[in-house]
Amino acid sequence: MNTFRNISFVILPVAFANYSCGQQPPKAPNIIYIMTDDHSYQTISAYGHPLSKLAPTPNIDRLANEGILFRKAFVENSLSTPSRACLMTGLYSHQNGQRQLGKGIDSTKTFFSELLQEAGYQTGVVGKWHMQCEPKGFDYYHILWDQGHYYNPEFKSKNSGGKYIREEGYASALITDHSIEFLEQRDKNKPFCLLIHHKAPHRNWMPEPQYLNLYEDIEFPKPETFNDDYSTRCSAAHTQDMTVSRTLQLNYDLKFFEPQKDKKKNKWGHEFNRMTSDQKSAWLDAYTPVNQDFVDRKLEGDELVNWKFQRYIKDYLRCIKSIDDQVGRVIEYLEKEGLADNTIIVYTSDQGFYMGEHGWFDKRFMYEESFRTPLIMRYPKMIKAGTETDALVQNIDYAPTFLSLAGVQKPEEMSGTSLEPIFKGKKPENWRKSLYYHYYDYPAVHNVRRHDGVRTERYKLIHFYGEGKMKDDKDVDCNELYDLQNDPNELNNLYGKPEYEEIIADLQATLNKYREDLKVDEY
Ligand code: SGN
Ligand code: CA
Repeated sequence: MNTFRNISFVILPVAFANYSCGQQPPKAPNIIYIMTDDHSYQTISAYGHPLSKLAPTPNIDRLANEGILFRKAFVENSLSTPSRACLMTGLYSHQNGQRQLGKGIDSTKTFFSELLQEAGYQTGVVGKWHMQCEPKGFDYYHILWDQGHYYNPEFKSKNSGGKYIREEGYASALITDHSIEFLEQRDKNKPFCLLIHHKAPHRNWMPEPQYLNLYEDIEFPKPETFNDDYSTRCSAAHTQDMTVSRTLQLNYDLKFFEPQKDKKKNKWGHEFNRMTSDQKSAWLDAYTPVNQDFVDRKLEGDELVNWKFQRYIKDYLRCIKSIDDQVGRVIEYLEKEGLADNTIIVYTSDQGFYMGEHGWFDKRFMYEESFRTPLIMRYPKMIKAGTETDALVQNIDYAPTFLSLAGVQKPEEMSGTSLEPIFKGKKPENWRKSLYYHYYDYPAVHNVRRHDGVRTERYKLIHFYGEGKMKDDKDVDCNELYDLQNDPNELNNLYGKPEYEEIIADLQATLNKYREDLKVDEY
């Protein structure tokens, strides 16, 4: 194996110093992987969406301006724990065992962190771990309990005796504090790989005290598809439970709270009662007048739905503002320590998110907004500033990429492919022409039916399947086809139209091949 271990630690700094343009880049760069939870590409200004123009993200944009922006990055199963398992193993969900939110990773699978550790890296993970196994292959960890809390969250670390201990402060800032702590304490003779896994901007979108009023006077635009009536779709879009208008809870999600009534046991009360008295006062000062105005206006119909949308988007974007600040802190630290040039910084999210598209929040569906994720990388030694790519990439590719950067051979069984050949912005001739997706978390919250599918540069074929197991759900076996070039909003299901017969047959053959090659056991 061509590992970092083969190179003497003593001569490494000299090797780096001698590297100049035109030569092979040095192996063993440091790796900082920042993954937020539910961050949509629509809310990163580098991607240019109208929402983000009103709430810019200068620090994340800086990574894109100085590195590469992936325009077609996707997940394999749009949900937290499956996505984290893909990251760690480079395997599809049915291969690594983590198909559903609460159903289990096969922890005998190799995690890339173990391989990096073996190759001489110092490894750390901070923030949301969320998988049903202990962190594996890490010298340092400081992880949140389950989904974690925004305010005064509990963390477990190597020296906390297996206990989760509450810390005062806001999750995004605390996660960065501990990330910097790892960087400070590390063995400076070794390269490092640090995973910074934020809790924000996960539901229920609780902003940091200084941003509680941010964007209050802005009216954010609703997406074109907000009133999608699903008329051309299978039943899955009709039976989901993730709409801004009906699913969002006034109290827990939209912070229409009444401290006297919100007992510890209700969901919002539980979050509010975790706060210190200063934090509570900041919340009361910020939200009481706006909530009173809401009561006075007695909104109904579309106006009420718009109020919900505005409150949802504003709280979400306020959480993003803190994330952007924290990304800035990490960049600043690396620069101050002289580490910025030999560190690859990756910014992504565990999946995308609906910002009202199709009337929704949450994720899970194979439609673009949740299937697609932001992905940005900065590594001046290999990536020219301002590079963009539209190559189809997926979260199973991260582990192989990190291994390849570290000069470690990718294990045979890993399904993903290193993204290194894309760093120059040009797609290699033999780059993949399609992606496989599979969502399994049903029956479950938000009631999204199981489906798998394939996406090419231009088309998307989705197959919804399975027994109906919630409320009045019926059994499903139904297909959808979208032409992403003519219908980027995926409103017009073309499946079954005679003029698409050949295209459907081609896509079906591609999908069948994935199922067969990957030994998919249900669809
Ligand atoms: C929680 C959320 C859901 C969300 C899942 C999965 N409800 O159950 O809205 O879909 O997490 O999210 S909440 O009331 O607890 O906020 S994931 O990002 O972890 O996959
Ligand atoms: Ca998530």
